[in-house]
Amino acid sequence: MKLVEIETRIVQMPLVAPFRTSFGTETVRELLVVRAETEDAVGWAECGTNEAPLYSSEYTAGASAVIEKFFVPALRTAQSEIGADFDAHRVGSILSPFKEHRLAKSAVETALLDAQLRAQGVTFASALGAVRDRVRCGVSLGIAASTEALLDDVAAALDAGYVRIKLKIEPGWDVAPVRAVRERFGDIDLQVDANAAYRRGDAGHLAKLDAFDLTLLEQPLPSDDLLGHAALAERIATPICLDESITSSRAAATAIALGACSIVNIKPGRVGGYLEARRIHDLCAAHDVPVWCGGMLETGIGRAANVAIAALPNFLLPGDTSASERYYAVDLTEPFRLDHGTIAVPQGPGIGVDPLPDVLESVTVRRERFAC
Ligand code: OSB
Ligand code: MG
Repeated sequence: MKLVEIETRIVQMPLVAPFRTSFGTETVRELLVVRAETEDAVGWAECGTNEAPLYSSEYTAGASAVIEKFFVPALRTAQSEIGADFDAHRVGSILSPFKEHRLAKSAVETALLDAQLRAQGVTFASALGAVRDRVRCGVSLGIAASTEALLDDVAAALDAGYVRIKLKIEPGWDVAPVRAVRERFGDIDLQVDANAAYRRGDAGHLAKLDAFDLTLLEQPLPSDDLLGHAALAERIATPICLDESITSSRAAATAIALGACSIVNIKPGRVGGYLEARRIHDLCAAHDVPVWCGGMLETGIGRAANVAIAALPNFLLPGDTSASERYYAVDLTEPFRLDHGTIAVPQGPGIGVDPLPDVLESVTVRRERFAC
């Protein structure tokens, strides 16, 4: 392929409702949209960073800077050396000298992969190895102002047809809301996500969640505490799933070997892209560890690619791949809709969706273009 230009945009998308987790409250989703123009096609991707480095060390302005200062020049140099053999599958190794910055790397690789697949007329789903044309969807519900408000949120999500409910928890908002939801809604598929808000000493408290037959407890401890998770897994019956800890297939292999998790949340951005995400999928499948697709409040651009990877065979649990209307009154693409608890995998080439130009323009707060 011949890469001609990379464009980055910082966009600010108002959320339909504030989303509160143990690490903060978001009311406006600030993220980066990357556009890769090649001689044959244009590709799009979304960078899952937030305005502040609260979920991980990355943040939107930082992602924008690392792309401009390091990634674009490296791609330019590589392309001039490699020539016609330059393609999206080389992006990972071209950017590998730069440490971390996985969300930013993922956005760049994905935009190039999208352009390449569009030029080839191949869908993202089939390129990754999808085996389904619809995926089952759960919903991630933020920490609510009161138990009553949470019960209303759960009722609305079940009414909409979501097949699994995830509750965000933190110290002080855990056993009681989980008990209230279980008592009110009975035998629903229910799981919780702590976003690393607990410490090893909380094991006795977390064991109280065992009474509620949760599908999983997601990332209770800090991301670098794999041994803590392994010890916790010995003490509690609820299966542990890791999110923040799984930054690569190597990290996944280590976590599985240590017994730190029995389920993995795959967020392609968090691991540096869809190609690495697929490697983690394959590794987990080989160890009989089921995976599911996490989310970062994506717009339609990121959601399209997430729904595609969620159609791979070892994505055995419903993902945080909710419908557009759960996040945005107006999405960047045609909205993704829930139908009987599922979302359709896009069928067009590449990610299969395009940003709506007027909407994209109206939410863009900064735009930069880099010739390659
Ligand atoms: O930990 O899974 C998480 C959103 C932002 C950052 C981290 C997480 C989340 C979610 C929401 O849980 C998932 C979604 O609906 O996109
Ligand atoms: Mg999580």
